[in-house]
Amino acid sequence: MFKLNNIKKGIASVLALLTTATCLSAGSVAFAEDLVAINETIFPDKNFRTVISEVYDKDSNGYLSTAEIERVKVMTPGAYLNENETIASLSGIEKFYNLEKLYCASLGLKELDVSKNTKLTSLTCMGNGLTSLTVGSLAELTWLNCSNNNLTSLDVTNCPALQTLQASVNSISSIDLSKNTQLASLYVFQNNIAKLDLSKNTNLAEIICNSNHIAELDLSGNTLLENTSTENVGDQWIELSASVKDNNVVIPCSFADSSRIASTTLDTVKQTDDGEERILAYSNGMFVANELMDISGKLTTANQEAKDGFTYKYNTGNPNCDLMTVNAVVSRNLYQVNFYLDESKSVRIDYKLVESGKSATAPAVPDAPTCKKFVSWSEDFSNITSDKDIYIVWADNHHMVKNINDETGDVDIKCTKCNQKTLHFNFMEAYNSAKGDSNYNANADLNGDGYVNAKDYAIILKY
Ligand SMILES: [Ca+2]
Ligand SMILES: [Ca+2]
Repeated sequence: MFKLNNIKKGIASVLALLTTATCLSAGSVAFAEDLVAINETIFPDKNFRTVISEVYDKDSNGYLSTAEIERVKVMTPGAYLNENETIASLSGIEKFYNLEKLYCASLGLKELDVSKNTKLTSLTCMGNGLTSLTVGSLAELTWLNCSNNNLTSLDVTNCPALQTLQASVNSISSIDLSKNTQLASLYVFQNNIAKLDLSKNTNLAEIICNSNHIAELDLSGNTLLENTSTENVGDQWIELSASVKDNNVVIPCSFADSSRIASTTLDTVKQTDDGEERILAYSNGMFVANELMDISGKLTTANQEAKDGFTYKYNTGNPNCDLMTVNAVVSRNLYQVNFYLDESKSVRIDYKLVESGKSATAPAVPDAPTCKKFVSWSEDFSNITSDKDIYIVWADNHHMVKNINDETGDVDIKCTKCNQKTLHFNFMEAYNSAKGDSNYNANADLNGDGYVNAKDYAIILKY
């Protein structure tokens, strides 16, 4: 006969077995979590996944074991690709926590995050189309080359061991290097950097930062710079806008230390009794040009686009690369109107700088040249929308006198001022002739109507 207790014991035993089985099952799942499946979820890029399988899954079981992961200290995935194969994403790289060196140049990457690879000492990811690079806090990173990408920003503030940073040919607009005190080599040419503070980078031995938008650069504290030339820091491009003040072109631009403006192409040299006196065009927070022509030097950018502007040299305070060349591209909403004495434009009377759409004020008309009188300026200047050359239109204004010899009929007509328009003719001989007649004299036909008659004589009498 069954006893209830036995049944209960039986059930308890079965439950115990089930519980044990469940525990065993849970244990094997926990073990599987130490493995990294080589699948689309963890390694979404097909080509990268193939590299992982073929190179790092040593026992080809479809999983990366802890041992398989820990042995990977250097990774060069591009070395295992066939020609024309690319890797768009290195997602899954974070599983390789022992990785020290990653070389992933020119793979076709768009984004890269190595912030989990905390043992990384060297990262080369140049020549990708990277728009985003996350390095995070990599305490041991000493080398980073991310040149030739599309990066607009780069945060290396938590990479204090960084010694070499190459980030040239990107679109980086600012970079904080204040925590990178070990930095010895910095390449950031061809970016959009406007300010570069290297005051904390006293170990810097090499810098190439040309072709950015840096208006001023203080390298006075970077005393180890030796292999850096002015070319390495120069060819900077900044954009400024001009306005008019007191018939001068004024171009505001402020500097932390304006005394470091060594020279500009706007400089003028004034002759004095003591000799030449150089007048720098920069003062009181602005560049000043006497004429718009001074800033119409047609700067040419790397892509050969001509622009108005001027250049200046900024003293970096470092003897190895002291004079940084800066190209100031000047946008302007003003024009220059030149006023010339006559159509030949050989003598300029004055010039006026005029804001777009405004009217120029003409200078006083000078004394008329001999036998000329002022008629008008050559064109309207009440709505200036371009640079203009305007000249005075003169009319003849001779002072003719006559001398008639009543006996012979000889007539002399000449200008008492210029003596140029002197006519000699015998009126009596030509009188009553018509054009074509043998005695017709064109000089005597003063009104040019083809007849020499009383009308012409009346003109003679008026002289
Ligand atoms: Ca394996
Ligand atoms: Ca006539």
